[in-house]
Amino acid sequence: LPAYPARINCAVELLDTMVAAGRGDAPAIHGAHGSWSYAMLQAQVSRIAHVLREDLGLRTGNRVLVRGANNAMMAASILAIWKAGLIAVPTMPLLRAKELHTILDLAEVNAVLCAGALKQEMVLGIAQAARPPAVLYFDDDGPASLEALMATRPGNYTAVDTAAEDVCIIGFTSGTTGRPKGTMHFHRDVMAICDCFPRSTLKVQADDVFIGTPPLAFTFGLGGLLLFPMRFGAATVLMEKLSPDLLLKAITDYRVTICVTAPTFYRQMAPLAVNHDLGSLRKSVSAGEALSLETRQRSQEATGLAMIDGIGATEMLHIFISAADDQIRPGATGKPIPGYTACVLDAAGRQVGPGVPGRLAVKGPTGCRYLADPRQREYVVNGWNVTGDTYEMDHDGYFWYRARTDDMIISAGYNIAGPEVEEGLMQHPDVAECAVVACPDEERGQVVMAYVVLKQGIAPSAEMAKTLQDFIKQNIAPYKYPRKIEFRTRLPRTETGKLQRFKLRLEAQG
Ligand code: 3SK
Repeated sequence: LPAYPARINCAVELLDTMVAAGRGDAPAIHGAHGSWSYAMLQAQVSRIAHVLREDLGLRTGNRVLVRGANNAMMAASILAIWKAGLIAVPTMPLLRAKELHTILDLAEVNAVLCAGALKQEMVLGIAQAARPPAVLYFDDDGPASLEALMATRPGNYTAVDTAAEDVCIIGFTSGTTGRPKGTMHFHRDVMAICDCFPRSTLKVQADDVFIGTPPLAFTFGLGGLLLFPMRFGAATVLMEKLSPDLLLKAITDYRVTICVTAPTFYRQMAPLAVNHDLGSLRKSVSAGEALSLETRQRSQEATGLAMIDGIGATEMLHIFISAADDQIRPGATGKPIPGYTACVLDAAGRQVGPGVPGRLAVKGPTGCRYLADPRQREYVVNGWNVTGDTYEMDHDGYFWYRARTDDMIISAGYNIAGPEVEEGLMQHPDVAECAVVACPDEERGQVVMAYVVLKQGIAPSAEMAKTLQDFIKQNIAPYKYPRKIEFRTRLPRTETGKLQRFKLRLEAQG
Protein backbone atom coordinates (compact mmCIF):
# COMPACT_ATOMS: atom_id res chain seq x y z
CA LEU A 1 0.00 0.00 0.00
CA PRO A 2 1.46 3.43 -0.88
CA ALA A 3 2.21 5.81 1.98
CA TYR A 4 -0.26 8.63 1.42
CA PRO A 5 0.88 12.19 2.00
CA ALA A 6 -0.43 13.95 5.10
CA ARG A 7 -2.72 16.10 3.00
CA ILE A 8 -4.85 14.54 0.29
CA ASN A 9 -8.29 15.05 -1.10
CA CYS A 10 -9.64 11.82 -2.53
CA ALA A 11 -11.69 13.60 -5.23
CA VAL A 12 -8.45 15.11 -6.52
CA GLU A 13 -6.69 11.75 -6.40
CA LEU A 14 -9.49 9.91 -8.19
CA LEU A 15 -10.63 12.51 -10.69
CA ASP A 16 -8.31 15.48 -11.21
CA THR A 17 -5.17 13.34 -11.40
CA MET A 18 -6.83 11.12 -14.01
CA VAL A 19 -7.64 14.13 -16.18
CA ALA A 20 -4.14 15.55 -15.63
CA ALA A 21 -2.69 12.18 -16.63
CA GLY A 22 -4.42 12.41 -20.00
CA ARG A 23 -7.64 10.42 -19.42
CA GLY A 24 -9.90 13.46 -19.80
CA ASP A 25 -11.52 12.09 -22.96
CA ALA A 26 -11.86 8.53 -21.65
CA PRO A 27 -15.39 7.46 -20.65
CA ALA A 28 -15.97 7.60 -16.91
CA ILE A 29 -19.71 6.98 -16.46
CA HIS A 30 -22.34 5.53 -18.78
CA GLY A 31 -26.02 5.50 -17.89
CA ALA A 32 -29.21 7.54 -17.75
CA HIS A 33 -27.33 10.81 -18.40
CA GLY A 34 -25.57 9.42 -21.46
CA SER A 35 -21.82 8.92 -21.34
CA TRP A 36 -19.64 11.30 -19.36
CA SER A 37 -15.92 11.47 -19.97
CA TYR A 38 -13.53 12.09 -17.08
CA ALA A 39 -13.28 15.76 -18.19
CA MET A 40 -17.08 16.16 -18.26
CA LEU A 41 -17.36 14.56 -14.85
CA GLN A 42 -14.66 16.87 -13.53
CA ALA A 43 -16.51 19.95 -14.83
CA GLN A 44 -19.83 18.84 -13.30
CA VAL A 45 -18.15 18.01 -9.99
CA SER A 46 -16.55 21.46 -9.96
CA ARG A 47 -19.88 23.19 -10.60
CA ILE A 48 -21.55 21.28 -7.77
CA ALA A 49 -18.61 22.11 -5.46
CA HIS A 50 -19.14 25.81 -6.22
CA VAL A 51 -22.86 25.51 -5.47
CA LEU A 52 -22.17 23.76 -2.15
CA ARG A 53 -19.71 26.38 -0.95
CA GLU A 54 -21.08 29.53 -2.55
CA ASP A 55 -24.84 29.02 -2.91
CA LEU A 56 -25.39 26.89 0.19
CA GLY A 57 -22.60 28.61 2.16
CA LEU A 58 -21.20 25.33 3.48
CA ARG A 59 -17.89 25.31 5.33
CA THR A 60 -15.11 22.70 5.52
CA GLY A 61 -16.23 19.69 7.52
CA ASN A 62 -19.96 20.34 7.06
CA ARG A 63 -22.04 17.26 6.36
CA VAL A 64 -24.12 16.74 3.25
CA LEU A 65 -26.70 13.99 3.00
CA VAL A 66 -26.80 12.71 -0.56
CA ARG A 67 -29.49 10.55 -2.01
CA GLY A 68 -30.44 9.23 -5.40
CA ALA A 69 -30.47 6.22 -7.68
CA ASN A 70 -27.17 5.11 -9.22
CA ASN A 71 -26.40 7.65 -11.92
CA ALA A 72 -23.86 10.26 -12.97
CA MET A 73 -25.42 13.09 -10.93
CA MET A 74 -25.37 11.00 -7.77
CA ALA A 75 -21.71 10.11 -8.42
CA ALA A 76 -20.80 13.73 -9.22
CA SER A 77 -22.52 14.92 -6.05
CA ILE A 78 -20.45 12.62 -3.84
CA LEU A 79 -17.20 13.62 -5.56
CA ALA A 80 -18.14 17.33 -5.32
CA ILE A 81 -18.82 17.01 -1.60
CA TRP A 82 -15.28 15.67 -1.19
CA LYS A 83 -13.73 18.23 -3.52
CA ALA A 84 -15.37 21.02 -1.52
CA GLY A 85 -13.88 19.65 1.74
CA LEU A 86 -17.24 18.43 3.05
CA ILE A 87 -18.43 15.10 4.42
CA ALA A 88 -20.78 12.89 2.38
CA VAL A 89 -23.61 11.10 4.17
CA PRO A 90 -25.01 8.78 1.49
CA THR A 91 -28.42 7.23 2.15
CA MET A 92 -30.15 4.32 0.47
CA PRO A 93 -32.82 5.45 -2.02
CA LEU A 94 -35.48 3.27 -0.43
CA LEU A 95 -35.26 4.79 3.05
CA ARG A 96 -38.42 6.32 4.45
CA ALA A 97 -38.91 9.63 6.29
CA LYS A 98 -38.49 8.02 9.72
CA GLU A 99 -35.09 6.56 8.81
CA LEU A 100 -34.02 9.75 7.04
CA HIS A 101 -34.78 12.04 9.94
CA THR A 102 -32.86 9.75 12.31
CA ILE A 103 -29.81 10.01 10.04
CA LEU A 104 -30.25 13.78 9.61
CA ASP A 105 -30.19 14.16 13.38
CA LEU A 106 -27.45 11.63 14.20
CA ALA A 107 -25.08 12.99 11.55
CA GLU A 108 -26.04 16.63 12.26
CA VAL A 109 -26.49 17.14 8.54
CA ASN A 110 -26.06 20.70 7.25
CA ALA A 111 -27.40 20.25 3.71
CA VAL A 112 -29.06 17.71 1.46
CA LEU A 113 -28.58 16.88 -2.21
CA CYS A 114 -31.46 14.65 -3.25
CA ALA A 115 -32.80 13.27 -6.53
CA GLY A 116 -36.15 14.83 -7.47
CA ALA A 117 -37.73 11.38 -7.68
CA LEU A 118 -37.06 10.88 -3.95
CA LYS A 119 -38.39 14.29 -2.89
CA GLN A 120 -41.55 13.13 -1.12
CA GLU A 121 -39.89 11.11 1.67
CA MET A 122 -37.05 13.64 1.90
CA VAL A 123 -39.48 16.51 2.55
CA LEU A 124 -41.17 14.44 5.27
CA GLY A 125 -37.82 13.44 6.78
CA ILE A 126 -36.57 17.04 6.86
CA ALA A 127 -39.81 18.21 8.44
CA GLN A 128 -39.15 15.86 11.38
CA ALA A 129 -35.45 16.77 11.77
CA ALA A 130 -34.28 18.59 14.88
CA ARG A 131 -32.41 21.13 12.71
CA PRO A 132 -33.85 21.09 9.18
CA PRO A 133 -30.99 21.42 6.68
CA ALA A 134 -30.93 23.27 3.37
CA VAL A 135 -31.92 21.05 0.45
CA LEU A 136 -31.31 21.04 -3.30
CA TYR A 137 -32.86 18.56 -5.71
CA PHE A 138 -31.10 17.19 -8.76
CA ASP A 139 -32.50 15.40 -11.81
CA ASP A 140 -35.29 17.87 -11.22
CA ASP A 141 -36.43 20.65 -13.51
CA GLY A 142 -37.57 23.11 -10.84
CA PRO A 143 -36.14 26.67 -11.09
CA ALA A 144 -34.19 26.16 -7.85
CA SER A 145 -32.76 22.77 -8.82
CA LEU A 146 -29.12 21.86 -8.35
CA GLU A 147 -28.72 21.87 -12.15
CA ALA A 148 -30.14 25.42 -12.41
CA LEU A 149 -27.54 26.64 -9.92
CA MET A 150 -24.76 24.59 -11.56
CA ALA A 151 -25.48 26.38 -14.84
CA THR A 152 -24.38 29.67 -13.22
CA ARG A 153 -21.06 28.26 -11.96
CA PRO A 154 -17.74 27.58 -13.71
CA GLY A 155 -16.52 24.08 -14.59
CA ASN A 156 -13.28 24.40 -12.69
CA TYR A 157 -12.74 24.46 -8.94
CA THR A 158 -9.64 24.33 -6.81
CA ALA A 159 -10.19 21.49 -4.37
CA VAL A 160 -10.21 22.31 -0.67
CA ASP A 161 -6.95 21.25 0.95
CA THR A 162 -7.90 18.40 3.28
CA ALA A 163 -5.86 16.22 5.60
CA ALA A 164 -5.53 12.52 4.78
CA GLU A 165 -7.15 11.94 8.17
CA ASP A 166 -10.12 14.28 7.69
CA VAL A 167 -13.42 12.42 7.65
CA CYS A 168 -14.95 12.46 4.15
CA ILE A 169 -17.79 9.97 4.46
CA ILE A 170 -20.22 8.78 7.11
CA GLY A 171 -21.69 5.49 5.92
CA PHE A 172 -24.76 4.40 7.81
CA THR A 173 -25.51 0.82 8.75
CA SER A 174 -28.74 -0.21 10.39
CA GLY A 175 -26.91 -2.28 13.02
CA THR A 176 -28.39 -5.34 14.64
CA THR A 177 -30.85 -3.41 16.75
CA GLY A 178 -32.14 -1.21 13.98
CA ARG A 179 -30.62 1.86 15.70
CA PRO A 180 -28.52 3.20 12.81
CA LYS A 181 -24.79 3.64 13.29
CA GLY A 182 -22.71 6.08 11.29
CA THR A 183 -19.26 4.82 10.32
CA MET A 184 -16.71 7.54 9.67
CA HIS A 185 -13.94 7.12 7.11
CA PHE A 186 -11.05 9.38 6.13
CA HIS A 187 -9.83 10.52 2.71
CA ARG A 188 -6.95 8.08 3.09
CA ASP A 189 -9.38 5.23 3.81
CA VAL A 190 -11.06 5.85 0.48
CA MET A 191 -7.68 5.69 -1.23
CA ALA A 192 -6.73 2.56 0.73
CA ILE A 193 -9.76 0.57 -0.43
CA CYS A 194 -8.97 1.58 -4.02
CA ASP A 195 -5.40 0.38 -3.61
CA CYS A 196 -6.24 -2.93 -1.91
CA PHE A 197 -8.89 -5.27 -3.35
CA PRO A 198 -9.17 -3.80 -6.88
CA ARG A 199 -5.39 -3.68 -7.30
CA SER A 200 -4.30 -6.94 -5.70
CA THR A 201 -7.26 -9.23 -6.28
CA LEU A 202 -9.46 -7.81 -9.02
CA LYS A 203 -6.50 -6.46 -10.99
CA VAL A 204 -8.41 -3.62 -12.62
CA GLN A 205 -7.14 -2.21 -15.91
CA ALA A 206 -7.81 1.13 -17.59
CA ASP A 207 -9.90 -0.49 -20.32
CA ASP A 208 -12.25 -2.20 -17.86
CA VAL A 209 -15.95 -1.38 -17.82
CA PHE A 210 -17.81 -2.06 -14.56
CA ILE A 211 -21.49 -2.75 -13.95
CA GLY A 212 -23.51 -3.93 -10.98
CA THR A 213 -26.39 -3.53 -8.61
CA PRO A 214 -25.37 -2.25 -5.15
CA PRO A 215 -26.46 1.34 -4.51
CA LEU A 216 -23.72 3.99 -4.41
CA ALA A 217 -25.15 4.77 -0.98
CA PHE A 218 -23.81 1.40 0.23
CA THR A 219 -20.03 1.40 0.42
CA PHE A 220 -20.04 -1.92 -1.48
CA GLY A 221 -21.56 -0.07 -4.46
CA LEU A 222 -19.65 3.16 -3.95
CA GLY A 223 -16.32 1.34 -4.12
CA GLY A 224 -17.25 -1.38 -6.58
CA LEU A 225 -19.11 0.80 -9.06
CA LEU A 226 -17.46 4.21 -8.80
CA LEU A 227 -14.21 4.53 -6.83
CA PHE A 228 -12.49 1.36 -8.08
CA PRO A 229 -13.02 2.09 -11.77
CA MET A 230 -11.97 5.71 -11.28
CA ARG A 231 -8.74 4.79 -9.50
CA PHE A 232 -7.63 3.00 -12.68
CA GLY A 233 -9.12 5.38 -15.26
CA ALA A 234 -11.70 2.74 -16.17
CA ALA A 235 -15.42 3.23 -16.93
CA THR A 236 -18.58 2.31 -15.06
CA VAL A 237 -22.18 1.72 -16.12
CA LEU A 238 -24.53 3.14 -13.49
CA MET A 239 -28.05 1.77 -13.76
CA GLU A 240 -31.05 3.51 -12.20
CA LYS A 241 -33.46 0.72 -13.00
CA LEU A 242 -32.41 -2.83 -12.36
CA SER A 243 -33.58 -6.22 -13.46
CA PRO A 244 -31.51 -9.29 -14.36
CA ASP A 245 -32.45 -8.87 -18.04
CA LEU A 246 -31.62 -5.14 -18.11
CA LEU A 247 -28.25 -5.80 -16.52
CA LEU A 248 -27.43 -8.63 -18.92
CA LYS A 249 -28.46 -6.46 -21.87
CA ALA A 250 -26.25 -3.62 -20.62
CA ILE A 251 -23.29 -6.02 -20.32
CA THR A 252 -23.64 -6.66 -24.06
CA ASP A 253 -24.37 -3.04 -25.01
CA TYR A 254 -21.43 -1.52 -23.11
CA ARG A 255 -19.02 -4.43 -23.57
CA VAL A 256 -18.79 -4.71 -19.78
CA THR A 257 -15.77 -6.54 -18.35
CA ILE A 258 -16.44 -6.61 -14.57
CA CYS A 259 -19.76 -7.33 -12.88
CA VAL A 260 -20.24 -6.53 -9.18
CA THR A 261 -23.32 -7.77 -7.41
CA ALA A 262 -24.70 -10.04 -4.69
CA PRO A 263 -25.39 -13.79 -4.97
CA THR A 264 -29.15 -13.22 -5.24
CA PHE A 265 -28.71 -11.27 -8.44
CA TYR A 266 -26.28 -13.82 -9.87
CA ARG A 267 -28.85 -16.54 -9.18
CA GLN A 268 -31.51 -14.54 -11.03
CA MET A 269 -29.21 -13.81 -13.96
CA ALA A 270 -27.90 -17.36 -14.46
CA PRO A 271 -30.92 -18.87 -16.29
CA LEU A 272 -31.25 -15.78 -18.51
CA ALA A 273 -27.60 -15.60 -19.51
CA VAL A 274 -28.04 -17.84 -22.58
CA ASN A 275 -30.14 -15.12 -24.23
CA HIS A 276 -27.29 -12.58 -24.05
CA ASP A 277 -23.81 -12.12 -25.44
CA LEU A 278 -21.58 -11.99 -22.36
CA GLY A 279 -18.35 -12.44 -24.29
CA SER A 280 -16.84 -9.19 -22.98
CA LEU A 281 -17.12 -10.22 -19.31
CA ARG A 282 -13.78 -10.96 -17.60
CA LYS A 283 -14.60 -11.00 -13.89
CA SER A 284 -17.61 -11.37 -11.64
CA VAL A 285 -17.44 -10.16 -8.05
CA SER A 286 -19.86 -11.47 -5.44
CA ALA A 287 -20.24 -9.90 -1.99
CA GLY A 288 -22.86 -8.49 0.33
CA GLU A 289 -24.07 -11.92 1.45
CA ALA A 290 -22.70 -15.44 1.67
CA LEU A 291 -22.08 -17.14 -1.68
CA SER A 292 -23.32 -20.71 -1.68
CA LEU A 293 -21.53 -23.42 -3.62
CA GLU A 294 -24.65 -23.92 -5.69
CA THR A 295 -24.83 -20.25 -6.74
CA ARG A 296 -21.12 -20.24 -7.53
CA GLN A 297 -21.57 -23.28 -9.73
CA ARG A 298 -24.75 -22.06 -11.47
CA SER A 299 -23.16 -18.72 -12.20
CA GLN A 300 -19.94 -20.26 -13.42
CA GLU A 301 -21.90 -22.47 -15.82
CA ALA A 302 -23.79 -19.42 -17.11
CA THR A 303 -20.82 -17.10 -17.60
CA GLY A 304 -17.81 -19.38 -17.78
CA LEU A 305 -16.17 -17.26 -15.08
CA ALA A 306 -14.96 -18.33 -11.63
CA MET A 307 -16.60 -15.91 -9.22
CA ILE A 308 -14.50 -13.67 -7.00
CA ASP A 309 -16.23 -13.94 -3.63
CA GLY A 310 -15.54 -11.37 -0.93
CA ILE A 311 -16.61 -10.14 2.46
CA GLY A 312 -16.58 -6.53 3.51
CA ALA A 313 -18.34 -4.35 6.03
CA THR A 314 -19.48 -0.75 6.12
CA GLU A 315 -17.32 -0.49 9.26
CA MET A 316 -14.25 -1.49 7.20
CA LEU A 317 -15.45 0.51 4.17
CA HIS A 318 -14.97 -2.39 1.75
CA ILE A 319 -13.82 -5.94 1.06
CA PHE A 320 -11.08 -7.40 3.28
CA ILE A 321 -11.21 -11.13 2.53
CA SER A 322 -11.40 -12.48 -1.00
CA ALA A 323 -9.72 -14.69 -3.59
CA ALA A 324 -9.44 -14.61 -7.37
CA ASP A 325 -8.20 -16.78 -10.20
CA ASP A 326 -6.20 -19.84 -9.14
CA GLN A 327 -6.44 -18.77 -5.47
CA ILE A 328 -10.19 -19.49 -5.40
CA ARG A 329 -11.25 -22.35 -3.15
CA PRO A 330 -14.99 -22.91 -3.78
CA GLY A 331 -16.97 -22.68 -0.54
CA ALA A 332 -14.39 -20.48 1.18
CA THR A 333 -14.64 -16.68 1.00
CA GLY A 334 -10.87 -16.49 0.56
CA LYS A 335 -7.89 -15.07 2.44
CA PRO A 336 -7.27 -11.59 3.87
CA ILE A 337 -6.41 -9.36 0.95
CA PRO A 338 -2.91 -7.84 1.04
CA GLY A 339 -2.87 -5.09 3.68
CA TYR A 340 -5.37 -6.85 5.98
CA THR A 341 -5.01 -9.61 8.58
CA ALA A 342 -7.85 -11.68 9.96
CA CYS A 343 -8.41 -14.22 12.71
CA VAL A 344 -11.19 -16.07 14.48
CA LEU A 345 -12.01 -15.24 18.11
CA ASP A 346 -13.79 -17.30 20.74
CA ALA A 347 -16.47 -15.90 23.08
CA ALA A 348 -13.73 -14.63 25.43
CA GLY A 349 -11.96 -12.79 22.61
CA ARG A 350 -9.07 -15.27 22.32
CA GLN A 351 -7.77 -16.28 18.91
CA VAL A 352 -8.68 -19.84 17.98
CA GLY A 353 -6.88 -22.12 15.59
CA PRO A 354 -7.90 -23.76 12.33
CA GLY A 355 -11.18 -25.66 12.26
CA VAL A 356 -12.74 -23.85 15.25
CA PRO A 357 -15.69 -21.56 14.51
CA GLY A 358 -15.85 -18.14 16.13
CA ARG A 359 -16.21 -14.42 15.48
CA LEU A 360 -14.35 -13.15 12.44
CA ALA A 361 -12.00 -10.29 13.39
CA VAL A 362 -9.93 -8.15 11.05
CA LYS A 363 -7.42 -5.31 11.01
CA GLY A 364 -5.84 -3.33 8.23
CA PRO A 365 -5.58 0.12 6.68
CA THR A 366 -9.29 0.83 7.27
CA GLY A 367 -11.30 0.25 10.41
CA CYS A 368 -14.38 1.04 12.39
CA ARG A 369 -14.97 4.54 13.76
CA TYR A 370 -18.58 4.87 14.83
CA LEU A 371 -19.98 8.36 15.05
CA ALA A 372 -20.64 9.01 18.75
CA ASP A 373 -21.78 5.48 19.51
CA PRO A 374 -20.85 3.37 22.55
CA ARG A 375 -21.01 0.26 20.35
CA GLN A 376 -17.50 1.28 19.18
CA ARG A 377 -16.13 -0.54 22.25
CA GLU A 378 -17.83 -3.76 21.16
CA TYR A 379 -16.69 -3.55 17.55
CA VAL A 380 -13.05 -2.65 18.09
CA VAL A 381 -11.42 -4.86 20.73
CA ASN A 382 -7.65 -5.00 21.24
CA GLY A 383 -7.15 -3.44 17.84
CA TRP A 384 -9.30 -6.05 16.08
CA ASN A 385 -12.49 -5.10 14.26
CA VAL A 386 -14.88 -7.80 15.42
CA THR A 387 -17.50 -8.49 12.77
CA GLY A 388 -20.96 -9.99 13.22
CA ASP A 389 -20.05 -13.11 11.25
CA THR A 390 -19.09 -16.55 12.45
CA TYR A 391 -16.21 -17.99 10.42
CA GLU A 392 -13.76 -20.85 10.50
CA MET A 393 -10.19 -20.67 9.25
CA ASP A 394 -8.59 -23.74 7.66
CA HIS A 395 -4.96 -24.88 7.84
CA ASP A 396 -4.12 -22.97 4.66
CA GLY A 397 -5.43 -19.67 6.03
CA TYR A 398 -8.70 -19.68 4.03
CA PHE A 399 -11.76 -18.28 5.78
CA TRP A 400 -15.06 -20.20 5.58
CA TYR A 401 -18.37 -18.49 6.38
CA ARG A 402 -20.57 -20.29 8.90
CA ALA A 403 -23.35 -17.93 10.07
CA ARG A 404 -24.35 -14.47 11.25
CA THR A 405 -23.51 -13.98 14.91
CA ASP A 406 -26.20 -11.41 15.50
CA ASP A 407 -29.77 -10.60 14.60
CA MET A 408 -28.93 -9.22 11.19
CA ILE A 409 -30.84 -10.70 8.29
CA ILE A 410 -29.11 -10.58 4.93
CA SER A 411 -31.65 -10.75 2.16
CA ALA A 412 -30.64 -10.30 -1.46
CA GLY A 413 -27.61 -8.32 -0.29
CA TYR A 414 -29.62 -5.99 1.95
CA ASN A 415 -28.73 -5.88 5.64
CA ILE A 416 -31.96 -5.87 7.63
CA ALA A 417 -32.04 -5.63 11.40
CA GLY A 418 -34.70 -7.97 12.81
CA PRO A 419 -35.46 -5.70 15.78
CA GLU A 420 -36.21 -2.76 13.48
CA VAL A 421 -38.88 -4.77 11.62
CA GLU A 422 -40.27 -5.94 14.98
CA GLU A 423 -40.53 -2.33 16.10
CA GLY A 424 -42.32 -1.50 12.84
CA LEU A 425 -44.83 -4.34 13.25
CA MET A 426 -45.50 -3.36 16.84
CA GLN A 427 -46.73 0.04 15.60
CA HIS A 428 -49.70 -1.70 13.93
CA PRO A 429 -52.80 -1.49 16.15
CA ASP A 430 -53.67 -5.19 15.65
CA VAL A 431 -50.27 -6.60 16.67
CA ALA A 432 -49.85 -7.77 20.25
CA GLU A 433 -46.31 -9.13 19.98
CA CYS A 434 -43.92 -10.30 17.33
CA ALA A 435 -40.46 -11.69 16.64
CA VAL A 436 -38.50 -11.35 13.44
CA VAL A 437 -35.82 -13.80 12.32
CA ALA A 438 -34.04 -14.89 9.16
CA CYS A 439 -35.52 -17.72 7.12
CA PRO A 440 -33.28 -19.47 4.58
CA ASP A 441 -34.41 -18.84 1.02
CA GLU A 442 -33.11 -20.29 -2.20
CA GLU A 443 -33.67 -17.11 -4.17
CA ARG A 444 -32.60 -14.36 -1.72
CA GLY A 445 -30.25 -16.24 0.62
CA GLN A 446 -32.44 -15.29 3.56
CA VAL A 447 -35.82 -13.62 3.87
CA VAL A 448 -37.40 -11.72 6.74
CA MET A 449 -39.77 -13.99 8.66
CA ALA A 450 -42.14 -12.55 11.25
CA TYR A 451 -43.91 -14.53 13.96
CA VAL A 452 -46.90 -12.43 14.96
CA VAL A 453 -49.36 -12.66 17.83
CA LEU A 454 -52.49 -10.65 17.03
CA LYS A 455 -54.52 -8.78 19.60
CA GLN A 456 -57.57 -10.54 21.04
CA GLY A 457 -60.49 -10.63 18.66
CA ILE A 458 -58.35 -10.18 15.53
CA ALA A 459 -58.38 -13.24 13.31
CA PRO A 460 -55.25 -14.36 11.45
CA SER A 461 -55.73 -14.47 7.69
CA ALA A 462 -53.85 -14.04 4.44
CA GLU A 463 -55.38 -10.55 4.16
CA MET A 464 -54.09 -9.68 7.63
CA ALA A 465 -50.60 -10.82 6.62
CA LYS A 466 -50.81 -8.67 3.49
CA THR A 467 -52.01 -5.69 5.57
CA LEU A 468 -48.98 -6.04 7.86
CA GLN A 469 -46.60 -6.35 4.92
CA ASP A 470 -48.03 -3.20 3.31
CA PHE A 471 -47.85 -1.41 6.66
CA ILE A 472 -44.11 -2.13 6.94
CA LYS A 473 -43.50 -1.13 3.32
CA GLN A 474 -45.16 2.22 3.98
CA ASN A 475 -43.24 2.97 7.14
CA ILE A 476 -39.72 1.68 6.63
CA ALA A 477 -37.66 0.85 3.57
CA PRO A 478 -39.80 -1.58 1.54
CA TYR A 479 -37.00 -4.15 1.15
CA LYS A 480 -37.27 -4.79 4.90
CA TYR A 481 -40.85 -6.10 4.81
CA PRO A 482 -41.44 -9.64 6.13
CA ARG A 483 -41.88 -11.85 3.10
CA LYS A 484 -43.10 -14.60 5.42
CA ILE A 485 -45.53 -14.12 8.27
CA GLU A 486 -46.73 -16.83 10.60
CA PHE A 487 -49.42 -16.13 13.16
CA ARG A 488 -49.02 -17.61 16.65
CA THR A 489 -51.05 -17.49 19.83
CA ARG A 490 -47.88 -16.90 21.86
CA LEU A 491 -44.13 -16.61 21.43
CA PRO A 492 -41.49 -18.71 23.24
CA ARG A 493 -40.19 -16.81 26.28
CA THR A 494 -37.97 -17.52 29.25
CA GLU A 495 -39.39 -17.52 32.76
CA THR A 496 -38.31 -13.93 33.08
CA GLY A 497 -40.21 -13.09 29.90
CA LYS A 498 -37.22 -12.77 27.59
CA LEU A 499 -38.04 -13.71 24.04
CA GLN A 500 -36.29 -16.91 22.97
CA ARG A 501 -35.54 -15.75 19.47
CA PHE A 502 -33.12 -18.63 18.94
CA LYS A 503 -36.02 -21.10 19.11
CA LEU A 504 -37.82 -19.27 16.33
CA ARG A 505 -34.62 -19.03 14.34
CA LEU A 506 -34.31 -22.81 14.50
CA GLU A 507 -37.96 -23.25 13.51
CA ALA A 508 -37.55 -20.89 10.57
CA GLN A 509 -34.57 -22.92 9.43
CA GLY A 510 -36.90 -25.92 9.28
O1 3SK B 1 -19.78 -7.73 2.30
C1 3SK B 1 -20.42 -6.67 2.50
O2 3SK B 1 -21.55 -6.71 2.96
C2 3SK B 1 -19.82 -5.32 2.21
C3 3SK B 1 -20.16 -4.29 3.02
C4 3SK B 1 -19.61 -3.05 2.80
C5 3SK B 1 -18.73 -2.84 1.79
C6 3SK B 1 -18.39 -3.87 0.98
C7 3SK B 1 -18.94 -5.11 1.18
C8 3SK B 1 -18.57 -6.19 0.24
